Amino acid sequence: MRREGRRSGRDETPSNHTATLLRRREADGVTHPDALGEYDARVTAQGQTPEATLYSIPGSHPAMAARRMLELKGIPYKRVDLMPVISRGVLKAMRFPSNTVPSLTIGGRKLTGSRAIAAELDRLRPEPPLYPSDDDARVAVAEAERWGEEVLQPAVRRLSWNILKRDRTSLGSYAEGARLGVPIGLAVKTAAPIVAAASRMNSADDETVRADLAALPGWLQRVDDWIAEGVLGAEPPNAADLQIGASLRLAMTFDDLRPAIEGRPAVEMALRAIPQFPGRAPPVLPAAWLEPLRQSEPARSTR
Ligand SMILES: N[C@@H](CCC(=O)N[C@@H](CS)C(=O)NCC(=O)O)C(=O)O
Repeated sequence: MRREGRRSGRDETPSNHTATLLRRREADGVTHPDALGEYDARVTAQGQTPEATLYSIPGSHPAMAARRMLELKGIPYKRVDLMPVISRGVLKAMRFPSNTVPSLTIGGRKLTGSRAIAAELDRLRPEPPLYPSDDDARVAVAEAERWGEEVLQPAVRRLSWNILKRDRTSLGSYAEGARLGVPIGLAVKTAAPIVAAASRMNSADDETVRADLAALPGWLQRVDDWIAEGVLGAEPPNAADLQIGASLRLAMTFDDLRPAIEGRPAVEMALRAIPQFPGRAPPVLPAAWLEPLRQSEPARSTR
């Protein structure tokens, strides 16, 4: 089930290729004020009436995965940006199945959850498929997607809140292009209680995050292995590429992590699956916590 032709730029080494892709993304507008709005702008520029409304939080990786799903399916949608924590009350009042983002209204239905959204979008608009038609391949993609949602996604969320709790100056960069109903600067200035509450709600305590960082090299290897097996990394991206790719793209916005993870097949997959992901956080984590990542570097350079 390995699919060919996944990697472009064949004469480039993986790490050069990643660096080129990263530079291109940056040149393309990661730092541009409208970068975040690109997926949404492309559909609205076509003058299409939104068929769906996506509820998101700035920097939310599963919400970014859902945005990419809608874009790949060519479904015009409107995006509503919510403040973290406050989002819970809004979504509850709107009677979504749960109070997290992404939540989506489409075809008269209310959906919550990146996996539920992927499955429903494939049902409503089968092309391009988010899941392979071959039974074995579909099971493998669904398993990778489930792992991406249950293991990698919450770990990267914990990391992000732990990092933001240490230094809130980068908060605004994640809200690039978002319309929160209040000026971004004001939202950032008043964010301390929200960051504290979100850290608590997501168990982003030091001990858990340190354990997540120790597990990260093994998780990255797992993603690289799935790519080698052809479960991940084909074009167009499948539901698992989007799920896992969105988490890796958020992880790559952390200066603490990016040098240790870039150059891997996993990162190249993430850049293709999620071409843009706004935000950048300066290094703030204790060096000792990052040691497991550094130790894993020589092993991957032999791949
Ligand atoms: N696992 C869920 C995501 C659930 C989740 O925790 N989403 C976060 C944003 S990444 C959220 O809604 N948080 C609410 C809050 O911060 O108050 C999915 O894949 O849809």
